[in-house]
Parts: sequence; structure tokens; C-alpha cells
Amino acid sequence: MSLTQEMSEFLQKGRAKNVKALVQQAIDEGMDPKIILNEGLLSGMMTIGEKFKNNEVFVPEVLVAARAMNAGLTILEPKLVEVGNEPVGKAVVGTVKGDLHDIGKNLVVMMLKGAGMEIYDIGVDAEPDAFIEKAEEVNADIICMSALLTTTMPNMKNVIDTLQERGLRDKYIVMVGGAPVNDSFAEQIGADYYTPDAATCAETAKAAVTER
Ligand code: B1M
Repeated sequence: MSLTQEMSEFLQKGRAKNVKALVQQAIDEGMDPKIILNEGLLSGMMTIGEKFKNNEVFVPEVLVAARAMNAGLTILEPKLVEVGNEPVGKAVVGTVKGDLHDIGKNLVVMMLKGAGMEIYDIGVDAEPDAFIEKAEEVNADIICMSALLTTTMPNMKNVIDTLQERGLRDKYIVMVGGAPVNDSFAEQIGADYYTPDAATCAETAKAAVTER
């Protein structure tokens, strides 16, 4: 079994310590961090996602797998993030109200850091006010929202509507993403950008902030 396959297997079993050790071993052996991420960690998470969908595993198993994934990401972060010298802009990042999924959001944070953005991570289950207050406090350029549930996607619109009500909509670039989100939804709720993955999110955010 390859190192990445082993990583994926341990991740699915929620064995955080083993996942961390294997990520470190892969780094030490000079493996490309993107291969570790895609073929090891994300591949394990996708398999768990499929099993969850098919009722082969349940929330507790998914939860421990997610913890192992986040543990592996912590080890991988310095390799994924090669921060530039000058910050290119400031981003407030969070998962919207009612939504506890943070793996995609954490990847977005890492990639944005790698693109040279200064990050204010407001975590999960974030109220519309939390996005706006943090953006006002730090004088952010961009607000990045993540949602993984069809039931929490509308909360992205609440943030945009609240910005509008307060006369702040044009002050910030707004980007949305997450598995159920797409271009037409982004357009419908009045977001500036939808991006499908963390790497594209970082590239787009950097370009949008620089163009401003
Ligand atoms: Co949840 N869950 N979950 N879950 N969970 C999903 C999302 C689900 C699709 C599983 C399924 O049924 N197939 C389903 C949603 C169905 C729907 O809404 N239509 C679901 C459900 C139903 C639930 C619960 C309701 C289950 C329950 O309690 N009965 C519950 C809800 C809790 C809540 O949030 N209130 C729940 C709970 C959980 C756990 C806590 C157990 C755990 C989360 C732990 C954690 O995050 N710390 C969990 C997990 C892990 C998943 C799956 C298996 C994996 C999600 C993940 O981390 N993927 C997921 C199944 C799936 O997605 N296939 C599922 C890896 C991650 C890297 O991908 O977050 O999509 P993702 O991020 C991607 C892109 O989307 C993008 O970049 C990343 C890639 O580079 N991206 C952005 C993300 N945000 C972005 C923002 C951007 C740009 C790009 O710009 C700002």
C-alpha cells in the first residue's frame, strides 16, 4: 500500500495520530504537498463522504475522520502556505450560521494565506453580524463565506442583505463557496464571486483585491 493510500485508510478510521505521522513522513520524503493533500487526505475524506451518503457510516465516524483530516492539515499547512512578504489584502473568512463544516473553510484560509492575504478566521456557525463587524474592525477587502449544507446556503444571502441595509455592500468584495454552492446561486444572492475550490478562491481573491 502506498503512503497516501495508508494515510487515506487511517483518516477514514479517524486515527489522527497515525495520519499526522504519515503526513510528516511524506513531507520528510519530499512528496509534493498537493499530492499529500489530494491523494492522501482529501481522498480519504471523499471516501468517508460517499459512505456517509450511503448510510455505511454515521456522524460519529465522520466526525473523527474530520478531526484526523484537520490534524493532518495542521502538519501540512507550512508546506501549503508559502507566504509572500507584503500582505496583498485582508480577508474575513467563516462558515455561515448553522453550519459546522470547517475543513473546506480551513483549506480556504491556508490557500489565502499562501496568496499573501492577511486572514481573520471567524470560525464556523458565524452570524451575519460577525462577518460584518470583523470586516469593519480590521478594514477588510474581502468577505469569504463557506457553506456545506443546502439549508445554510441562504445565510450567505443574509450577510449580503445586511451589508446592503447598512450601506456597506460596495465597500467589500464578497466571495462564496462550498460543495452545494454554484455560480448561479452566487449571482442570485448578489455575491461578487463563486469559486469551486480553495486554490481558485485564493487566486481570485488576490486578483480581485489587487485590481481594486
Ligand atoms: Co456533514 N454533510 N453533516 N458533517 N459532511 C455533508 C456536507 C453532506 C453532503 C453529506 C451527505 O449527506 N452526502 C450532507 C449535506 C447534504 C445537503 O445539505 N444537501 C451533510 C449533512 C446532512 C450533515 C448533518 C446534517 C448530518 C446530521 O447531523 N444528520 C450535520 C450538520 C451539522 C451542521 O453543520 N450543522 C453534518 C455534520 C458533519 C460532521 C460534523 C460530522 C462533519 C464535519 C466536521 C468538520 O467539518 N469539522 C461532516 C462532514 C465531514 C461531511 C462530509 C463527509 C465532508 C465535508 C468535507 O469536509 N469535505 C460531507 C460530504 C461531502 O462533502 N461529500 C458532508 C472536504 C472539504 C475539503 O470539502 O468543504 O466542500 P469542502 O470544501 C471544498 C470546496 O467546497 C471549496 O474548497 C474546498 C476544496 O478546495 N470551498 C470553498 C469550501 N468553502 C469555500 C469557500 C470559498 C471557495 C471555495 O470562497 C469563499
